[in-house]
Amino acid sequence: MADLVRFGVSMEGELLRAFDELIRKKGYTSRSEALQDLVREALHAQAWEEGEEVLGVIVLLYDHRKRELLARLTEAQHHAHPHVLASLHIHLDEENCLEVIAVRGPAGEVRRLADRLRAEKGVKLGRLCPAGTHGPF
Ligand code: NI
Repeated sequence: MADLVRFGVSMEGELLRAFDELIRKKGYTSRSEALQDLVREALHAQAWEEGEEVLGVIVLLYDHRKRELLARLTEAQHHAHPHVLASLHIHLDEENCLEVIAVRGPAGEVRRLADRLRAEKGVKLGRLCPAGTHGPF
């Protein structure tokens, strides 16, 4: 584990009660654990906003019977600037495929790839899930 540094935190009583309630609901065992996760969340959100190197997952649901769709989706992934780390293809039923694509790259490029895939005809659902940054946190 990385070095732990203790520091004092002052907080309004009402805010602290709400924080403790949140900690209880989320199942954290300590305020320190919860606080560290909140700080990580904020750092990751900032990295996405500032276009830094990020990690993400693109989830697509599409009809594989649409003409040329599979080829176009594959083409887009091969030519995308963000590095496509891996993809998982699931044949859901007769018509639907679920594809999960792990990507890494500058936030703007990752968003552009997700937008391009989502915009293909036959894609019924396309979602970009930020998975964090490439940072050391
Ligand atoms: Ni399939």
